[in-house]
Amino acid sequence: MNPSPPPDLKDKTRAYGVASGFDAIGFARAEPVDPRTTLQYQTWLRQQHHASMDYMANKVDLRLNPLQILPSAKTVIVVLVNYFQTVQPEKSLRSFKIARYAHGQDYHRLLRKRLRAMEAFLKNEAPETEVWSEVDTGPVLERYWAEKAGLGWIGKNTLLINKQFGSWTFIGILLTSLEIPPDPPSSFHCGTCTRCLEVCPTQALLEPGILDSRRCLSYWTIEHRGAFHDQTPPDFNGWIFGCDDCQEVCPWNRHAKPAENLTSTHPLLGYPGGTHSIASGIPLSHQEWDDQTKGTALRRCGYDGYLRNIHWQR
Ligand code: B12
Ligand code: SF4
Repeated sequence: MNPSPPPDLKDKTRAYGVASGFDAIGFARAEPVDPRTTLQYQTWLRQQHHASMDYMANKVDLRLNPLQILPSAKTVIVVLVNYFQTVQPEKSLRSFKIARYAHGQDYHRLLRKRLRAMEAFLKNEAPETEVWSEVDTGPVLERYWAEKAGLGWIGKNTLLINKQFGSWTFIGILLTSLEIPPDPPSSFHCGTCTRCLEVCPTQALLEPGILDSRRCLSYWTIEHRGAFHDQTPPDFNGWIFGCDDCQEVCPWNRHAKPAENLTSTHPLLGYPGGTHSIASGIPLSHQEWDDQTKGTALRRCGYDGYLRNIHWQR
């Protein structure tokens, strides 16, 4: 049985979320993903657009239906954290480029901690409630739910674009058995602009909203495992971890405001392009790499991946 929530729970949850470090919070009804999106996702997989990311082809039933994750779910709560920094990665770190999202403390831990606190808050408000939350790694179409919850639209670069923060946001998801009135979904505001498609150095954006990971530099530098023996990745265009080209050109990112809810200092910026910076042209020793990447998302590609990416620069 689902508990009936206190009448002002939506306002209280939003206020709690803002106070605990989320920049935006939206609510959507928990239900299976719509048929159009289901078809788009299945097509994306069938066309091998997930490259070697096998986890994208696993748990598809769950990804297309949050009720398979939490059968009692009534509401999807979506949270955003703005991570924009005014420092230009290219200028501060000179030789090699590292995507903006990876400059600070690993966002997975940060958001997870805040979501756990929100779970506790909901349980305190309505003790019978069931909750489940995740950031990035769960079988959830996060941008779809963010759009449904009115936090922005899926842009032509496939990222969630929020009118206030642009696309420089992390997304987190919380499912709850509480029935909280949904927000109206967002509408599409890319208009006729196609800058992201044009700037992509590898033409990974095949059509508006469709990304082929087999071409995307973010995939090659972060997600691809092992050496590049039998594959030939595209030119990395100076990127050694991730790629932001399709975001830097987006007009909705022009007025992005610096992040206020990231408590970490930015470890990478402590190494301003010197010979011992991770972004310098000189490979770091394993120990140096370990010191400089501690607590950041940069560890995802591992030391071997980092060396591999540096050596792939032309
Ligand atoms: C797999 C993955 C990747 C892959 C594949 C990216 C992709 N576009 O799918 C790779 C490794 C390439 C990647 C790269 C990046 N990622 Co990533 N990634 C994910 C992950 C784990 C799953 C995404 C997914 O479901 N892809 C499958 C596709 C089919 O899903 P989709 O794009 O949402 O599909 C919709 C659209 O394509 C649309 N659609 C399909 N056909 C059509 C046709 C038309 C005409 C239209 C309009 C729409 C449309 O419908 C689909 C269903 O909703 C999510 C976290 C999560 N659990 O959701 C993070 C996530 C998307 N990544 C994130 C980030 C930050 C990045 C990078 C910016 C990192 C970087 N700087 O290098 C890049 C951006 C590259 C890019 N342009 O997408 C953030 C995005 C935040 C935001 N504001 O949008 C997420 C949400 C993680 C997080 N929790 O914050 N990522
Ligand atoms: S992240 Fe870079 S390579 Fe990937 S789609 Fe965007 S511009 Fe293209």
